Amino acid sequence: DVEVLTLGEALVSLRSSGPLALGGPLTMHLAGAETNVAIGLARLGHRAAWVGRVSDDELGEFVLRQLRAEGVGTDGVRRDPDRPAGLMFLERRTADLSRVQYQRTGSAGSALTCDDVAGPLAAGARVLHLSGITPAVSDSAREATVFAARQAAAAGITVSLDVNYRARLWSRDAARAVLTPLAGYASIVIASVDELDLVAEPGTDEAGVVAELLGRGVQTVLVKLGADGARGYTRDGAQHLAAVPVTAVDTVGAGDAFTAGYLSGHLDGLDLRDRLRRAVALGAFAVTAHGDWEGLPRRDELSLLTGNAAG
Ligand code: CKP
Ligand code: MG
Repeated sequence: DVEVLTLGEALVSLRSSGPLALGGPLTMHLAGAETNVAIGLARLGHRAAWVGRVSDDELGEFVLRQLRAEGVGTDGVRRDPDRPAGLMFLERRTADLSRVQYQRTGSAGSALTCDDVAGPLAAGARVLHLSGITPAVSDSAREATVFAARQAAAAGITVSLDVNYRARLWSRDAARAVLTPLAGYASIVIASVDELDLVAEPGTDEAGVVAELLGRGVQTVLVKLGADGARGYTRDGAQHLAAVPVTAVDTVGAGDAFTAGYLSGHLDGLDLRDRLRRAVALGAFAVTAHGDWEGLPRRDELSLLTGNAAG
């Protein structure tokens, strides 16, 4: 049986090592916030499954093979015969600046429906992980996300939500109008500092957002601070954990790694401090390696960067 079920759009990411406008070789990778989380969990030995639509061509085949190779459950995945794979281009514009561009409008992944997710949800899971990217990609994907959150909450499945705001997909106001109600189904809400007011009234400060979410029934609020680590809040109080000091080479995927680490700690029954410890450890693995998920640790590698068995 599945421990963590997640749903969303998997992308084919094409990376260039220099400015995209100059052309040159591109390398092909799997990307997508929710598949990143599922892979992070599977590497640590958890049973993780991903639901989504993939194109019925070689690119869809690539996505499925990557997920299977990483041990992520794909039984609920549907092949869409009519729509292409969503693409993401990632260019290294300067030594420290990467830029992302999508071609995902009308993609197979964005055609996700409530019907696609109903079966896998009914089969059950301990945790349903959602991100704020999926409701931004189409009306039907938004409906599927809200449906999944509602069904899971009603069935007693722990719902986790990573705000994951993408300015290229929707405005802050549009995001807030969807994500604030969505957070009401969640037990775990994860956001970076600048995303906090997308799950509350605009302009609310961190303490205000946290109080509002905890008052609405959210159990744990996680605020990601990048190189400054993270804060975790529950009704019992707050904890701050510093980041692992490392040299960052590629920050894309760091948030998803953090989420995978946190959820792993949750599944293992760790306390908040140790869950945060594992979350920042996975974040460190993600930023010190190229690729959105390629550098994530297996369980026996958790202590590589920290010397600490929790991560
Ligand atoms: O917030 P993160 O940097 O962890 O998310 C990265 C992922 O899904 C990346 O894999 C990309 O495909 C995306 O976020 C996206 O749609 O932007
Ligand atoms: Mg993120």
